Amino acid sequence: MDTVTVFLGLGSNLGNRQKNLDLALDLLSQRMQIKKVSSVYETDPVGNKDQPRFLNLVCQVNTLLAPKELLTLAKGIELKLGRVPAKTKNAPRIIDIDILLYGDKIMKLKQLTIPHPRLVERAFVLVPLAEIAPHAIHPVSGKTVRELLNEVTEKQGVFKWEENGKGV
Ligand code: PH2
Ligand code: MG
Ligand code: MG
Repeated sequence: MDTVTVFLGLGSNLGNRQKNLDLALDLLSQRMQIKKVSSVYETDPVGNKDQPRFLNLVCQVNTLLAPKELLTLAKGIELKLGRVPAKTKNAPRIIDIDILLYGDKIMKLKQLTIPHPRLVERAFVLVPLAEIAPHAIHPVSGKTVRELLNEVTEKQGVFKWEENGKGV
């Protein structure tokens, strides 16, 4: 069977954020081939603004897992790293692993929508995604990631973490 190229978005805004991202990548790499990892970006929280800033990155993986299996794996890693079920939407989290693109698949289930439904409006996803895959096609809009990023009006609040002196 052929592997599928998948893009995952990782985010953390609790605890040692860099370590949480590293641990998540490590656990993912035990189950699939990680092809590319973007830079880490420190990003202002979107949605619930009254929470700590995030570290975000995007990685490109090759996997044989079906979308639902991949979701189960991602949720399992989130739990393993200590994520607790949130009482509110967009609550702070130790780690969040989202499936952004799964090949050119379009699907909508109760627990899983692919491509990620808010991908097109989120600079904290599109900036790292465009860094590693500017020509990837968003199958719903037919646009490239670079085109989507150019269309996002709210691009402020996304900073390369390396250039930030790797604070906490
Ligand atoms: N994730 C959210 C909601 N808001 N904001 C930033 N900057 N980064 C995130 O990863 C993020 C968010 C829901 O998953
Ligand atoms: Mg998310
Ligand atoms: Mg999530």
